[in-house]
Amino acid sequence: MKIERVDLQRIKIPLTAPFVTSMGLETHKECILVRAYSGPYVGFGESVAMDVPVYNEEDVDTVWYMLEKYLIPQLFTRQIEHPDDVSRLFSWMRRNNMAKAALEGAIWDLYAKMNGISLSQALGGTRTQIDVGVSIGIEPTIEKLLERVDGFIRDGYKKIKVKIKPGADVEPMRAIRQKFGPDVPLMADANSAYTLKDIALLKELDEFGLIMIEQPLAHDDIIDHATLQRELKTPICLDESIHTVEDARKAIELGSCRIINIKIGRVGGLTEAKKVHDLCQAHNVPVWCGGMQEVGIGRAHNIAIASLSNFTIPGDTSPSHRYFAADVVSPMIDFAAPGVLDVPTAPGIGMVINEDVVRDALIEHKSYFA
Ligand code: OSB
Ligand code: MG
Repeated sequence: MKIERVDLQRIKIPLTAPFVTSMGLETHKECILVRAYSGPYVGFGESVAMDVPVYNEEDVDTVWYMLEKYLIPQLFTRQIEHPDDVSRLFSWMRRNNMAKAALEGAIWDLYAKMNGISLSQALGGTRTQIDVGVSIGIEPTIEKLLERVDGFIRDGYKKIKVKIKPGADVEPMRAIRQKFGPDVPLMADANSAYTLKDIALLKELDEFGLIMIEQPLAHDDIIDHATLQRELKTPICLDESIHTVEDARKAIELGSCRIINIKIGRVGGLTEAKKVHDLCQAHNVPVWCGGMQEVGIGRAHNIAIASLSNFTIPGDTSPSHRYFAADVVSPMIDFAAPGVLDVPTAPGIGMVINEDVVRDALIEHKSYFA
């Protein structure tokens, strides 16, 4: 396929409720939507970089810059046979994985549409439905947290993930176990808020029978995590530390984790995400699909990758209304049954863009031509 045109749209949408983590407070979602054109077809991608570089080194502006300066011009120089070519084409550039993934995702959608198959099918997905978990920020009080957990359990979510940080860790987890019992599938995400000095405190979490603790230590670490995993009963799941299939191989070899969270943007696209999935599967390491509070396009990509067979743990792939009153896809993504999403079967991401919502949220847009 020959890519003739790419559009970038920067949008900003309010979150229905503020989201607090050990990285800070979010009240809005700001991101870049990508449209790639070939003949009568349009493929859609979404950059998951945050508006500030607190999760990784990228932000909305760096993604725009890398796309405009390097990635889009380079894409125009080639005939693309398969979306896997795109990650090879971009491999000379160090990092900037979310910028690469935004454009690569649009090409995957385009490729699937041109072939009349769903994105899930194009990726080799086997599930027709996926189980869904929820990620809950750090709430102002334990009472508020328990209220939110109660609401999400009633909604049918199959996994409850709670953000933790020093000072908001053991007590909230104990309160949840006391109120909702031992059977609620529960986990914690620290977003790198601890060090090995906190080993005794982290061991206290073992008593709560968590499915896992996500990224307790530094964002760039796999050595200390291996030390910690030897001390903990609770499985460690790595998020921030895994950028490539090679990172995953090393982490598995070292014993730094027993579970991996796959985020398409963090690993530079769907091709690399699939490689991480396949490697983990070969090593009996279960994976699940992480989230970056995506709007509908990114959410659709997440659902497609989560349909692969080794995504055996519910992901952070909540329906649109978890974060937004209005979403860029129509209809908004919603449960087929409580805690369950259908994997779309229509070509590509299988979603229709709600252009009214995009227009209302638009901050900046630009078209690039081959
Ligand atoms: O660590 O998984 C994370 C959101 C932004 C940045 C990092 C993370 C998160 C979430 C929310 O946990 C996941 C979601 O519901 O999209
Ligand atoms: Mg995380």
